[in-house]
Amino acid sequence: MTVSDPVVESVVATISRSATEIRQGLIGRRGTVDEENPSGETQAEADVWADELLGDRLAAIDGVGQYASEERAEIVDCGDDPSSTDAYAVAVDPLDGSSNLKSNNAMGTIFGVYDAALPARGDTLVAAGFVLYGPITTMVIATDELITEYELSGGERTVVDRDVTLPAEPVVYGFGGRVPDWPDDFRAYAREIESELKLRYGGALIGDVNQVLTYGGTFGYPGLESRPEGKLRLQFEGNPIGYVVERAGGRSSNGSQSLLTVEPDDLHDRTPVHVGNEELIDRLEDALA
Ligand code: AFP
Repeated sequence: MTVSDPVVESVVATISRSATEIRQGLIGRRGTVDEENPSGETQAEADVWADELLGDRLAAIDGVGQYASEERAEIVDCGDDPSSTDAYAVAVDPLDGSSNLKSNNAMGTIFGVYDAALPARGDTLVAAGFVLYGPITTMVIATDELITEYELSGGERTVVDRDVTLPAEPVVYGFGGRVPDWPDDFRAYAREIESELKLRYGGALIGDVNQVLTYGGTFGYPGLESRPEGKLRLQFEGNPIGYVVERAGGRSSNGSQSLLTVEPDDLHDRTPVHVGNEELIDRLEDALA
């Protein structure tokens, strides 16, 4: 099942075809390099390698005006002007959850296709999604016309769920950050949720969000006492995941509003991220009001 916009289809096909290679390329790249990403985090060899691989391929697509990555300080100008009608800006977290590489746990690749120059609001996204490197390599692609899950194998993608929809009854939750670092209002909300749902937290956004998409519930990485803006990046993680979950019938929030309405100041802005069933996110916003 392809995406009707030819540029968006080229982007998602490039990512899905690269996923098999990325998964294979993790072997032998489990160490770290003595460099930091723009967010000040130590980079894994695989972070740098996956970013170079995807950056080269995505920047070469006609109609992609900008390429930006969690691993690069600056935006790559690809020639087409993304503010013009037929060009897009692609923002990628090439390897999300790379600290799970050492422990061989789930990881992902996240992408957002913005119809605006970066940094951009999430409501300028025309497509977003992720690859999940789990027992099976899967990919979720959301556009304004579809939200579909695929299994990836040998560079091809096969539909496994034509219309991904968040289950109405929430079952799982996962909250990031250390409990002593949670603000009191979030901790009170978390205690309620903990008494109602089952804990599922794997330390990689994509694995945890895919549990929520599959079983219903909520994932949150809240603003912390030590870091009120939270850990996750708006352009590369919050917006794409917020877009996917909202397209699946759920809600997203930074604690007070949809992530897709947050005005970015900088390409690497961090934001609190909450996604999941509408009633859970509504309760969160009430708790933090
Ligand atoms: P790494 O890419 O450094 O592993 O961070 C993963 C991540 O950005 C996101 O995927 C997780 O939801 C979150 O950080 C986990 O953060 P904690 O390690 O603080 O739980």
